[in-house]
Amino acid sequence: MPSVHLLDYVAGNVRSLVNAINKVGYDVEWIKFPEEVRNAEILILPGVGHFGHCLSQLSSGGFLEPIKEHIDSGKRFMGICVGLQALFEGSEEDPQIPGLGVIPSRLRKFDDTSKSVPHIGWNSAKTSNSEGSEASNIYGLREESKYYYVHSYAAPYEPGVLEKQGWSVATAHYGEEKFIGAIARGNVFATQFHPEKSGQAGLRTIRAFLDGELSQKQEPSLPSSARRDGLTRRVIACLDVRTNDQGDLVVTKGDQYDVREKSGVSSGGQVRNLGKPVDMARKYYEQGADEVTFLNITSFRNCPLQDLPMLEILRRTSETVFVPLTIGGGIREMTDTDGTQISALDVAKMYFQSGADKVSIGSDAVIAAEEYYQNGKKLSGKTAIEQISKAYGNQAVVVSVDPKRVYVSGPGATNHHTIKTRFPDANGQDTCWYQCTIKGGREMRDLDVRQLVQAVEAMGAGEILLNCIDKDGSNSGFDLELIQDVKDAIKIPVIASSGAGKPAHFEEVFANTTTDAALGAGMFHRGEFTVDDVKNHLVEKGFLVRRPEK
Ligand code: 1PR
Repeated sequence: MPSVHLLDYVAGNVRSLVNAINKVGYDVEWIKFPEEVRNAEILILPGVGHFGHCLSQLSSGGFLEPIKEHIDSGKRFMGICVGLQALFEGSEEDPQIPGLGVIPSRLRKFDDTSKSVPHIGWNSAKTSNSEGSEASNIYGLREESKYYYVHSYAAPYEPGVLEKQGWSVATAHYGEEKFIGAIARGNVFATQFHPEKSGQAGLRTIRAFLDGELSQKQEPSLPSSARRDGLTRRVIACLDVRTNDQGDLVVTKGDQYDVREKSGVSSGGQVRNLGKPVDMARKYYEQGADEVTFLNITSFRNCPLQDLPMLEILRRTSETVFVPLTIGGGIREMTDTDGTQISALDVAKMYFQSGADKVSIGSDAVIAAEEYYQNGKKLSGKTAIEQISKAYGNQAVVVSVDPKRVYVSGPGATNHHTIKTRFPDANGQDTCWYQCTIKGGREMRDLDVRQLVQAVEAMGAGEILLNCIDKDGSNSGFDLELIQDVKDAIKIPVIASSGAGKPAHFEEVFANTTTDAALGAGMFHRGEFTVDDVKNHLVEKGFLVRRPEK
């Protein structure tokens, strides 16, 4: 197999990129020292985290000059995400740190006044000269395809400016802002999106670049109705994983977080076994899931090294599933069985190295938020959220929220933020607040959801996975009141979760709230509906979604 050189300079999930490169028929060789850059014929610069962190790492490692020499010599170079950003002159993210300066422009933060930031999800990469005319694509990019983006800073697109200097540019819209999604000239190609996480569309682009096929004949694989611009509605499949009574790691699913079969009137039977995690993740990927989330739901009982089966699940899943993978459960500081202290950052690192793109933090986030308020809203810099987001970027940190409704006689009856609900309790009380819980809903805390999400946003979380214990497994639809209340309180994206029982529930949550994504579990696991059924329904109702490509 021909080989490709990857720069090993920064933390992050490069396993998926390696898997994607292998999948299209190339071997990967790692470059650990600057002098090895000259061995590369094709050099790929993956990038995660902050612009400044990436450029400083490259600079202190002595890589900047060798990379420039590689590019100047005419050998092929590809930058991904922050790897694209590194080619620019600089970024508003770290204004004092210079980029490689190959592209004469700078990156700006997205405007978050009317939309969530980071920009997370599936969006277009349309070649600028293809609008209204015969499409000439760049390395297999297709007009109707969608690609997975995750970033807060982008290069604004100014029509014609870079094209005059010989660049071919593919663009995307986020709200009113048009930015560069991919760019190519001569031996250089870079994508703001992650091709290794963009399903078949992304694999096609990696293959075209590695095979050196700049321009390919377009054979649209999707109908023209799929060619709308902009960010799609994300549909996520979630797998709650735990060991069953026989000791096997299985996908399970509870009702209000109780995962045992009901025996008679009470629960307490066997742990429900709905299938094998790796096989099910692949099935949902093939059905068109935009992301797959694994939650290790009994993690609080274990130490990280006993979690090794979850690492193995991720490794195996990332070989066949080319969409983002999130792992939750047990992401916190741990003491191992031999007494060794393992930081939350190191636990997260193990998961990133095994193929996770994001880690999801539950219980630990609640404790950190409580401390944040006790310290007068001062950031300590020591929480798992702060440390992981600093090293891997905000987009890599999801906070999973497990709230329960608490009814009160009126807003004055509690110190917590309340809402007026359309669903009063048996006593007719129509005011409630959402109480945070930890340890899978087993322990209630004196913290409301609004306090939690605002605290973790301040700490650097990039996204909220918003469950609702009252709705979990109920098949009665999402808790729309909770979801909109959380959306109104923060700027980072929200994933609505708990209660999905049919495709119309996804339509309901996208039509009635401003949620960024919606997640389903039981309805998919029980085989009642597929992810594709949900997307067909959403398309029928006029929503833009990503369709899986062959
Ligand atoms: O606290 O950081 O170790 O993380 C533990 C993680 O495990 C948290 O994300 C928590 O939500 C999850 N968890 C813990 N116990 C359970 C349980 O079910 N007993 N599952 C649990 C949470 C909620 C969703 C579920 C949706 C959709 N599961 O992931 O998939 O509610 O379900 P539905 O569509 O079938 O209604 P830490």
